[in-house]
Amino acid sequence: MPFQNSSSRSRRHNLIVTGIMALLVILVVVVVLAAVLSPGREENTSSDVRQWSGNGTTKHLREIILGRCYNYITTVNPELKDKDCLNIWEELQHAFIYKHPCNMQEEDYQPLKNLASHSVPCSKSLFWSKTNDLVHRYTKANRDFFTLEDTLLGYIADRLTWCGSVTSPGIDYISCPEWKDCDSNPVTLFWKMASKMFAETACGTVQVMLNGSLEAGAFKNNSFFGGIEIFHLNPEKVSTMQIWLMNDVDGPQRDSCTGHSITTLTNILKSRKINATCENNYRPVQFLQCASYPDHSTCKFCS
Ligand code: ENP
Repeated sequence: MPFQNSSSRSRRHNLIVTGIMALLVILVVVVVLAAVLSPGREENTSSDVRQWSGNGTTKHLREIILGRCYNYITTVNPELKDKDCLNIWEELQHAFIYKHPCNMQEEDYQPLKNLASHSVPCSKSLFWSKTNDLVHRYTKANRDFFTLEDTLLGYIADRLTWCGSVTSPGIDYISCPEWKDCDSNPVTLFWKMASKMFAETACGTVQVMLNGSLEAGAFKNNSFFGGIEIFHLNPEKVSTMQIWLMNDVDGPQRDSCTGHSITTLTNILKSRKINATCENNYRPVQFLQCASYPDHSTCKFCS
């Protein structure tokens, strides 16, 4: 019968359409679940869009911080064996995760500072500016001195990047603000906090290694050293700052102990009741430079 035939055809048609729709719904659910649950998602996205000019959070940040922390308290400075590395990581993460990376406060790092800070023996603190490689080659060779990066806080964070994101997973692995993007970014605020702490705890005679080969002068008053550290030295604990003014072995000697920029530094120190001495090309450090230039005329010590 024609009527019955057309009704059963339309029922079959409806069944097929319903089946296809059910399949589509299942497919969509499977795709969404796979995207949510797939391993490695945490490090792939919060937003996949690059928002800032700097690199994103260092991959495996947690593992690197924990590894460095356990290495430090076990092999580098076993006197600190009772520091709680897991808690240190959690307080670091807690300071920035799920926060807008231009809207952090220095106080966010206070619990981390309380957990990780420690003293440096008097007269062993070594500050630096524009001498990053040389100063750390020196402290590796001469374990007597400590830069900030040789303390626990500086050691765990050196050369790493991190920042938060207000959306899941709370960490931006794609990009982070540099200090040109905004001042209150997690990494700049961390180093401000750590630099203050390092300066405040210094005592006795302190040293600074500066770069005398720079066109702009060895002392820069808006650097961490020139803008933060010298103003957080406690004159009741720090009597003298020894300035080591190093020139690149094959570079120009642009600045000297009597030059304008070192005079500015010594005047600031004097006004804070801290004595200053200055030495051009401090010999123990120059020996280290000469390891890379053994035939250079500057390096022929026994001519
Ligand atoms: P620099 O000028 O050699 O800079 C060291 C690092 O800090 C560079 O990566 C530099 O970034 C960054 N930096 C310098 N000034 C600022 C800044 N002002 N800011 C954010 N980042 C900045 O030596 P410093 O600055 O004197 O720092 C070394 C001292 O601080 C040491 O004594 C150590 O204790 C402590 P860039 O882009 O200039 O290469 C405002 C926000 O770490």
